Amino acid sequence: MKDIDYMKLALTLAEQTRGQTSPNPMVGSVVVKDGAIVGMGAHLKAGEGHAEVNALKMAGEKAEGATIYVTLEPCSHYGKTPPCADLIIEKQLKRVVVATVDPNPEVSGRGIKRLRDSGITVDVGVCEAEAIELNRMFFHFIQTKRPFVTMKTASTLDGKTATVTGESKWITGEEARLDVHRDRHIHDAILVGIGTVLSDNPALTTRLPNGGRNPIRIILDRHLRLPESSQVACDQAAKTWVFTTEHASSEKEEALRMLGVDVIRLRDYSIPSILKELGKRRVMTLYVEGGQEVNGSFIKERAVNQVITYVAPKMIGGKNAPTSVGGEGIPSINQALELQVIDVVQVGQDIKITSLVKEG
Ligand code: AOF
Ligand code: ZN
Repeated sequence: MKDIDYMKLALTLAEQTRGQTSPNPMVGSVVVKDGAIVGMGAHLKAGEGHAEVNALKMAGEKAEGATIYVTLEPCSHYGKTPPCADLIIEKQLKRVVVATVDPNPEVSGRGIKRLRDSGITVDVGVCEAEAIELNRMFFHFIQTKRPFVTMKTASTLDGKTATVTGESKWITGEEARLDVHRDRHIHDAILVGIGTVLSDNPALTTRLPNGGRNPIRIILDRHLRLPESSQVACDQAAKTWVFTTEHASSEKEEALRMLGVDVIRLRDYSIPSILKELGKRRVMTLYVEGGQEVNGSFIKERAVNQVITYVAPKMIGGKNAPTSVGGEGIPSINQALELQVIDVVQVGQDIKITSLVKEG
């Protein structure tokens, strides 16, 4: 096997941990000695051992003189765990193959430098594009201190999210709805507007055949209208954070707090300051499940990194039937939010389009 094959194996190990390492990246590692794999590992959870630590534990004595493949530069800092670069030096590996540099300002090249300074051969850039793509969300978070925002919409082929009478249930099929739950599972937080809570009373939990992780439920609620009887306020299934303004009622705040809801008052109630606060609270990935108004505000602020669109092969028409994005709208095509489609798949009868928002 060649370098590229071992690195692909390390990337596969990392990929399997999607959704469970936040706010840390997904990282995989393989240790090879005399053409045999002697250790493999992935970083499973923030606060626990890094990929190299797990792979080297498996390799034991065989690590000496071996080559280690890592999908991200070995760290050089004391975070929740000690530096991996030091462990690699201590275990006397001969060569380190790295897919890409760690953009974390605490690392960013220092891990590689430390290894090279101690006489270890370090090769950087094997499967680099795949490694960057794998951790796109972590890279965004560590560089901007804001969550990576994915906006999800579901509409008919003629672009409608509900009928003229407001019926919006079951636009997409069962498979697409299951797919949404898979995406909820891998996100730290899910966000909706108070309008969605008042009209649908959603649980916003992850319901997959084998369980699943519930994202933090975030409600944008300027006037603190969230009913104490709503599922997100009282079912205790997951954390609920409500963003509101300084003017909201203190009694209502107290009542919601008694139910375990976290009420966050912002002096500057805006999408950018909400994202800043979420970044501070270590939310790395945010899944925006809309409401027309909320989607409109995110588009207006250009605060979206990725869009996932489900399109159902149905037509309902109606001049006044809603579409996914409300608000004032962008007046001119040359100011449109430009997207690049990166994936198109059919999910049951529906089509899932994943697009990245072009930078700049
Ligand atoms: C690695 N291997 O498997 C991971 C790395 O708080 P800590 O100690 O877990 O450090 C977290 C930072 O370490 C994280 O932000 C990222 O820069 C790096 N993650 N590094 O060498 C790994 N998960
Ligand atoms: Zn490390």
